[in-house]
Amino acid sequence: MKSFFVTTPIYYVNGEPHLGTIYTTIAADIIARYKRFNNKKVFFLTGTDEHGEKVEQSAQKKGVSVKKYVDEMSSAFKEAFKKMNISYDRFIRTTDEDHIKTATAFYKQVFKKGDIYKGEYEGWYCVSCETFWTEKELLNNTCPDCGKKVKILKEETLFFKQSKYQKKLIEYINKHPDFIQPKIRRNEIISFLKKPLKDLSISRTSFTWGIPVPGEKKHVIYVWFDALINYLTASGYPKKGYTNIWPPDIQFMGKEITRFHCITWPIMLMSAGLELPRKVFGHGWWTLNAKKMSKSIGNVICPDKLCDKYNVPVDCVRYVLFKQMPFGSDGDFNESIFVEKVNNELGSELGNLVSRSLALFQRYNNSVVPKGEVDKKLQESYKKVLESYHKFMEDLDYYNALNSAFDFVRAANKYIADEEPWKLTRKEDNDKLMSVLFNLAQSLNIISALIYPFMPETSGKIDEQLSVKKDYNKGFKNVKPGAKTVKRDILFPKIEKIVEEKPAQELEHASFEDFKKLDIRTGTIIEVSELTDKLYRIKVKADKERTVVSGIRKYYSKKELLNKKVVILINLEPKKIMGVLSEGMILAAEKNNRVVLLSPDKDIYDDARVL
Ligand code: ME8
Repeated sequence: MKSFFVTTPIYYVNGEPHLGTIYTTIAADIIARYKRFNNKKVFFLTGTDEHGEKVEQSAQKKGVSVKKYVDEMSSAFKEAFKKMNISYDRFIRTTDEDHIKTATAFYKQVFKKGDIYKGEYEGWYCVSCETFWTEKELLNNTCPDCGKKVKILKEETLFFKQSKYQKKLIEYINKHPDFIQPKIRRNEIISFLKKPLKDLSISRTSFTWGIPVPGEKKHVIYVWFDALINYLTASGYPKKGYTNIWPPDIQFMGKEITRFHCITWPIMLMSAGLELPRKVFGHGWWTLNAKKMSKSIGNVICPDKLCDKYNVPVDCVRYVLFKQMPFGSDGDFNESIFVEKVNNELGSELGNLVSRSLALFQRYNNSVVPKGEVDKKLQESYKKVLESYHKFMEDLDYYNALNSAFDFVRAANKYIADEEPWKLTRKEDNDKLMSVLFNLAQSLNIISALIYPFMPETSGKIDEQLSVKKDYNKGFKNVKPGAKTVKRDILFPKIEKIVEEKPAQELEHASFEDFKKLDIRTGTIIEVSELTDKLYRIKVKADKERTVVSGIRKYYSKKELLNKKVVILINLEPKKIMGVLSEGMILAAEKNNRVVLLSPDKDIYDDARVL
């Protein structure tokens, strides 16, 4: 049987993953989990795009070899996806052996078809987007997508005959109204295809970090041609059996790369005689103060940091990203909306329902789910919710699917408020009281299944407290009377207040006198031990042996720290942290969730003063 095949773009490794990249990956994770939960075989693909001029330049800027750079950066993506509970089946890298083979084979196939010819490209190029532009397309002489400077390219190249397939592609799009979604993206592509298509330059000769073009020594394959093929590589193509996966059922991406996915990509497949993807979905952008969040601009929010800052589980990010605006549209990320949604929707509605119910089981029936009568009204609401939920999920309308799930959360909360179980304490009310508990147990189990694709961790916590495997198909029958429940910590602790950090550029000037107040010295780390998940207790030899509590556990192993030369602020007011008196601060630099310790760059005695 063919798997349900869902893909994300493969991300450039020129910067750390952020809310934007994680957004698409969670979108794919949601549908993958939903399908699996409904007994579909799923193949979920994500990964990193590692060739091309931009990545080569980024490595050079860092002064490391390109291979080392891409290895490190792709690990950062893997790590971030793990933290966000992304359930991918394959994480592909364009430097993977099998991808290089497939890309080479694919190129040869298209070449054999007569769709590649040699020529010279002369025109504009945006390295940041790895995109060729015509003079007319530029906006004030800059890239119309990212606003960065473009450069003139003039080099020998191989062209791919896109133009030959224009008519066939238009016919295909007209015949398949669901191929490009949402509608606005479909209209953009149709309107773009009204003008004659230009052939696409698919090789570069002015640098070497790419897949060599077979039979053309100086040429490497253009990074986009190379990258799009990753979807085929993952299916196993050209090996037999690749149709167990191929074609993709849904390809997710941001709206800026729909042209590549709705024009170049299908034409590449037509040329190679392969089946086209069934659906391409181009969603909108997360912006920050109306500017697209992007690695190359640097205005990014790291989901992991956001959770750390407010001390909330990652499910909060997974939820809010799909609950702030309909999936498809643009949205400006705003931390106060995040806090409000976590507090009011996750905390007050869902979290509260779970903790109230568990408290009721505990208080009135020794934590055991009793027998009871199904409440007809609640059951009606469940049936309605389930029907609309499935419809929204199939339409990728995540926003309304979540709304449906929460309609049922609200119905269950209302049920408690209406029934007032705390008043059912007379003996003759006992059956009624037990029925309330019974209905709540069934409702929590259904809710756990409904929210699972969006909030897998929370769903797991609910199952654990009910000691049952979630299922929404069995209606009010899945939790068996007699099941023992276990009340755990509340799911979403209330976020008390927003702690706004002042951006660095807004700090006031410090005078030299101010600076002189700081006593900063060199030192050596002589002892390290774990204090909490995030903190180390570190002993530093500086003016004396000082104990310091430092939040760098996430970034350094104990081994890396031991004997390291560091820089330490010693006249900071001592403070007790987790029961340990911290006498100073080891200095570090931080940006985009990367933290490195400052260290003297030549050997120097301990206790040297920093000037
Ligand atoms: O384009 N809002 O990689 P990329 C929403 N390597 N989504 C965002 C976003 C934002 N602010 N920023 C990024 C590439 N994204 C190519 C793709 S595929 C064969 C090659 C998401 O690292 C969104 O999905 O620039 C966007 O399309 C993708 O990250 C771009 O990632």
